[in-house]
Amino acid sequence: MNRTDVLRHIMSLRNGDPMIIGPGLANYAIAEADEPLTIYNMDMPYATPMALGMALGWSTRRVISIEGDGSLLAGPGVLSTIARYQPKNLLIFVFDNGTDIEQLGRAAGLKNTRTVHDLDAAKSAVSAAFTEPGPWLVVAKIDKQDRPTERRPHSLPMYVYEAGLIFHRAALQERSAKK
Ligand SMILES: Cc1ncc(C[n+]2csc(CCOP(=O)(O)OP(=O)(O)O)c2C)c(N)n1
Repeated sequence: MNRTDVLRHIMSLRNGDPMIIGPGLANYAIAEADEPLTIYNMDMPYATPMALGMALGWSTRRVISIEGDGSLLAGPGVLSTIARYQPKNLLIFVFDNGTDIEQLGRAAGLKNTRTVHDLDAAKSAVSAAFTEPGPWLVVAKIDKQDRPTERRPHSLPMYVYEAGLIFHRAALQERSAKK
């Protein structure tokens, strides 16, 4: 299984949900279907901590964190905080090519966790995360099929700082429209 196929499934269900992406390769596939409520290239290990804060502060919205095993392992303490506050609207998807991240989540006290090894299992776990209350931790064991063969230039098709401002504007607009 490769990360691009799983990401396509996540993006097909996303429907504008706020999303924060860690610094790994997932950014490129997500940028191809850019949506306003996306924060790209968050430094490790802050994608999930920021998504947690956002999920707690914006409970009417499903909030998605996209992580690599490297970036989640840089700050695994956040899993305990998630287990403590239990935000039902938080979904964490981890692309793992090394560590047993699900065990880390279970040890922290998370209940809705899955590790998936093929695309069918990934699609069903992702779909469950989008329909059943969270917090969710879905770990996809991935191979290197979709890794670029050449080192690509380190840039996304948008300016990451500008994408942060677009997120801020879109979030404020949505919240003031509801008042
Ligand atoms: C604080 C910090 N240190 C170092 C980096 C540089 N960096 C960017 S991506 C990355 C590896 C991330 O690994 P992983 O989360 O497993 O993602 P993958 O390489 O599988 O896409 C590193 C170390 C960073 N973004 N932030």
